[in-house]
Amino acid sequence: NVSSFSILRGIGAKKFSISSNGLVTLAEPLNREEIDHYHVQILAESSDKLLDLTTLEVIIDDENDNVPEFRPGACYTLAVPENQETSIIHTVAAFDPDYGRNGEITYSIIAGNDGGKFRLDPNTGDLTAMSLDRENVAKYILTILAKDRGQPSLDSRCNITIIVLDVNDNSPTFVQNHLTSHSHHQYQLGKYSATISEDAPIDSSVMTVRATDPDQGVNGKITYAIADETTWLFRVDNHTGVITTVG
Ligand SMILES: [Ca+2]
Ligand SMILES: [Ca+2]
Ligand SMILES: [Ca+2]
Ligand SMILES: [Ca+2]
Repeated sequence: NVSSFSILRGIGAKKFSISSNGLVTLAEPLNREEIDHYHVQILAESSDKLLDLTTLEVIIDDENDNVPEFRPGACYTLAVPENQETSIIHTVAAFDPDYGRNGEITYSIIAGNDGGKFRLDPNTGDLTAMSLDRENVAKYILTILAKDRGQPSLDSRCNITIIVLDVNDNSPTFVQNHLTSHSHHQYQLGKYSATISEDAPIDSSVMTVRATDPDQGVNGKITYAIADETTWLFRVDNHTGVITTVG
């Protein structure tokens, strides 16, 4: 003797509809990430105008429909000095609003980890760097994967660039000298020797000494000077390393 059913106004009322025989159907798409359950109030009215109210509780199951998303600032360029002890240099964080395993994220490095210098904690996203050598590798581009545990899983990736900052950790070393027109020379174990005629005119170049330093910028800039008492006979150009006679 029920004559009609109706859904009372309230949260989610538009999401569901009810037929005259009491069948509740879905009227609009659901999104668990917005509202994960509804209390639908259903009013039954009998032919003799008696009313009854019941509540239908609807719990929304999750679908893995969200890709993990990196939080702002998770992936950018880092500058790390060389020769540092192993330490955490950054934390990667991503967000996935799905429920349970669909929203659980694991992190990994899938490219760019040359020499295995970096480690990414799969659960916390902590990025650890071992001691780096700028003279060996000056820049890394790590590709980071954030993956949920859904079936099937969804993932996204981003790049973190790591610039290795120089430390002045190399001394200049002399390299094989170069022939000049007025001299003969030999090179052995860091020692240069040259012979020059006693008649050589003043300002004759005797030889060129050359050193290299693999450090960057001012850390690798070399100036030459003569250190011993023969200074008054020879002169070295600070920049080119060319040694010439003075008197
Ligand atoms: Ca979902
Ligand atoms: Ca997900
Ligand atoms: Ca240096
Ligand atoms: Ca260096």
